[in-house]
Amino acid sequence: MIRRVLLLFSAGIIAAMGLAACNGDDDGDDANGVGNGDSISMDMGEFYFDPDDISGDAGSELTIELENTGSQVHNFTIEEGDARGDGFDAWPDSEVQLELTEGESGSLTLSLPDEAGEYEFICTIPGHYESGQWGTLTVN
Ligand SMILES: [Cu+2]
Repeated sequence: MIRRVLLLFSAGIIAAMGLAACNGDDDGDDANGVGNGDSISMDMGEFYFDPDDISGDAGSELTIELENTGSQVHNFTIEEGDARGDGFDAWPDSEVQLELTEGESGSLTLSLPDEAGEYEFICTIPGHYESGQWGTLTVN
């Protein structure tokens, strides 16, 4: 009888853990990564970011939960000043970068500029940007 009670108790804890995991991942993770001052989940690999088109409100904070699902080192970088790609706005703040080894996860909180614009995020590992590893951050 005692053993049965313990099993039920364990099942309750596991269910609660499952719910908690869902709660941490319920906003900004759909609708093509669109988030406003909240959190976006993003994978990076050879040679992409997924999603590669994200947005947020001017002057707000945007947290990006990154996972390197590839098989080599990658980074998420917004370079200071002029972007490499044509048509992007110059990032007004100092460089932002988070580099992760394969299989590693981490998070990065961006303070979005007060000016609306389209900014470019890239992987600066040699050859990766040229292979298409870049994306667009739209500040509304
Ligand atoms: Cu890369």
